[in-house]
Parts: sequence; structure tokens; C-alpha cells
Amino acid sequence: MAQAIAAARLGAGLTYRNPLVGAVIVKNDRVLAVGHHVGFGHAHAEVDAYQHVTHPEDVIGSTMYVTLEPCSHYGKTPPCAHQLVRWGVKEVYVAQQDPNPLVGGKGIAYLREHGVQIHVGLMETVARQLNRAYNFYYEYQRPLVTVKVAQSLDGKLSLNDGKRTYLTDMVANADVDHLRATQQAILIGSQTAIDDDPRLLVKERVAYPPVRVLLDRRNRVSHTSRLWQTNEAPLWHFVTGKESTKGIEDKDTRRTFKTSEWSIDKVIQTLSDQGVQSVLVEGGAHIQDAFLRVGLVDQLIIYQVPEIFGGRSLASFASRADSMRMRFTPVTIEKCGNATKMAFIRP
Ligand code: AOF
Ligand code: ZN
Repeated sequence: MAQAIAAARLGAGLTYRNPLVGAVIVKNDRVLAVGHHVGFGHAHAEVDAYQHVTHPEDVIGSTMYVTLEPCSHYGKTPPCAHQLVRWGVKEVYVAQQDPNPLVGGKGIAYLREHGVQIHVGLMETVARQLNRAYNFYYEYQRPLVTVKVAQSLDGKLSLNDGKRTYLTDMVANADVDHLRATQQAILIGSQTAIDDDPRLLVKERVAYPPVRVLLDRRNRVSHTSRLWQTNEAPLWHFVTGKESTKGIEDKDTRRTFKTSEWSIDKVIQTLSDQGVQSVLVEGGAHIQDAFLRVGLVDQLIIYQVPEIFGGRSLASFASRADSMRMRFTPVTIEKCGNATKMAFIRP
């Protein structure tokens, strides 16, 4: 199973909304083949492994280790569970049951009904980490929300309001780029779009660049901004107006979502409805604090630079939210360029 988990990781960045999955076929203590889900719309891990077997007849009476329950639905490919039975696989070890209701136990049930010996839960904790957002999305019916903050030692976000202060260095920025590349959506507010004029594109090569979500209720962001002028990644524009939360297609990569009054909950609900499994909240201060206010922070990543700005007038993290006591569990702390990177999750 450890080998199947390692194989699954090879698909990182390529599977989009599909999970990372790995599979190993074993017979008489010998590995016949290893496979993984190589990309969205491509063969599932089980089929990929089967395609790597030298003599298909060897698979009769074999054991398969697979990190996710074999599927039972006709999707972009036929159901893996049916194929396993057809190939003569005798025994299957599954790390994790599929939280996707399309499959959700039906694959396991099918295998059992067809006389395959099936064991569920081997290395489940490690396997689940492969697909944190995927699991979260199906378990909670909404995307996993990560709030990213770059701040000084005294929690200040900028040296002067309305202008961008470069806090993190190139090394830390590359780390942020990687963080963005792992997300299905990146979200900013109109003020940040106006002040920083970012493109929100990732440099890292990814098969599906994250959707750029712009919260722009009053429709203030100019169409000459770099967000509008670039189309390498989709841009979803959230504005106030006559209801159309399904999204109006403007141009190929641009969509407008309208409702009479946006709340953070409604934004997240809309992203859920569109199948978005993870979202990175980049800022600015108002948006971050709005997410804090409604408790929609599943993961918090802080890049803290070793500088003190002082003063009371500058915006600092959480200063625009009501007083609260929101607890987190620390996950990692590491040096990252000029910053100390700290990751926290909600307990
Ligand atoms: C994968 N790769 O190796 C396995 C998956 O979009 P489809 O038709 O390819 O189906 C995607 C679903 O199939 C996915 O959400 C999960 O429930 C199941 N298993 N998917 O992409 C795989 N084993
Ligand atoms: Zn499958």
C-alpha cells in the first residue's frame, strides 16, 4: 500500500477535481505492476496498473492494493470494480472508501458480492492526506478554505494603506506560487485588485490553473486591470445585480455571478455548486477578516517577516473582525526565504 500511495503522488497537479489514486498488483509476493491516475479524464489507477502487467493472465488470482475504493460508476471510463472482477483479481486491499456519493461504498459492495475478498482501511490516514480537499469537499459539501496572510512581526499587513508593501522575498514568493498551484480557486477582493493589480496566475506548470475569483460587489475593478487583461486562467467576477448565481459566460474564460446581496457564505455556496474543492483566500485585510468573522477558515497559512512596523493606524490581521477567540492547531513551522511560514488548521 505504501508503494501505491507513492505512485498516487505522481499524479499531483494533473488530476484536477479527481483524486490522486495509486494501485499495485501483487501475486506470490511479487509486484506485477504499479499504476496511478495520470490525469483528469485518463485511465483510473487500477486500469493503469493493469496496462503495465506483462502477461494479463497473471492477474488471475492476484491481490490488488489500491489507495481509493474502486469505482462503480460509468463516468469518463467504465467502472473499475467490474473490470477487477473480469480480470480475476482475488483479493483487494483498499485504503479509503470513496467519499464521492457516486461511488461511496458501492464499489466495495460490488466486489464483495462478486466473491472478491476485500479489506478496507489499510494505511487509511496516510492515504487520506493525498486528497485533503477532495475528501473535505464531499464530507462537508463545500470547498476547503485556506486563508493566506503575509504580515510583519506585529501583524501589520502593509506599511501604508492603499499601496502595496512587498513583505516576502523571492524564495517565499515561490512558495506562495506553489501554494496557489495546489488550489482550485484563488480569491481576492476588489480593493486588493485595485491596489496591487495582480494577475493571480501561477508560474508553476499545472494542467488546470486555479480559477481567479474576484469579489467586486460594486463593480469597481477596471477592465483594463491585469486580472481582466489576462486569460490564461478563468476569471469569475462576483458582483451585485439581478440574480444569476449560475454564472453568465462572458468570454471563454470569464464568468459573472450576480445576486442582490453577496455574503461570504453565499460566495462559498456558489463555489461549491460549481464543484470547487479548494479555495485560497489571498486578501486583502477586509476579505480575510470577513472570512474570519463567519468562521470560514479551515486552514491558515502565515508568512511572517522579521520586521516591526509599529503604530496603530496600519491595518493588521483580524483587526477588522469583531473580537473573538478562534483556536487553531499548529501543523508546521518552517523558515521560508525571509519569512517564517506557519500552517494551522481548525481543530
Ligand atoms: C479517478 N482516478 O484512479 C479512481 C477514481 O471523472 P471520472 O469518470 O474519471 O470519475 C471520477 C471518480 O471516479 C472520482 O471522483 C472517484 O469517485 C472515482 N475513482 N477516480 O479519477 C482513479 N479510482
Ligand atoms: Zn475507476
